[in-house]
Amino acid sequence: MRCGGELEAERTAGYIYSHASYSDSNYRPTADCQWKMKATSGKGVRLKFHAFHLETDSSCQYDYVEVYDGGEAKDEKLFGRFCSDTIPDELISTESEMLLVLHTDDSVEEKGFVAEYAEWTKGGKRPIGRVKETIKRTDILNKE
Ligand SMILES: [Ca+2]
Repeated sequence: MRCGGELEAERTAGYIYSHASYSDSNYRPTADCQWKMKATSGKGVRLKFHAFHLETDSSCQYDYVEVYDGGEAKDEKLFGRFCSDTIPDELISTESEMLLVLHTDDSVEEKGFVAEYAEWTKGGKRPIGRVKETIKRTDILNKE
């Protein structure tokens, strides 16, 4: 089936749905989709999942989402392989492109996912998790 596409990551966020009929029906079996998000040269791509429901498996061998730092599916650039119902952490590319892959096998389908993507400026807004860590360390130092 035809799915995925090439997307421009801009300051205004865009959204990726696992399939066009998201919320009406589960995703399709035997899908292999690739969404390539591209930011302006010198900028990165930020990706945040808002909903995430894929077939559950401890090693995500049946249905999975993979996210890569850069526009190609290279093992050394893999941020992670995700499945089940746990929303992945927010991801930020070091390259100007990011690749999102969806693979589904021939049985057991779930609701799918919604992801938000946008351009990320290096040295600009940092992911929420990292900011909190920095604040914690500073608080500890001040107390001692
Ligand atoms: Ca499946």
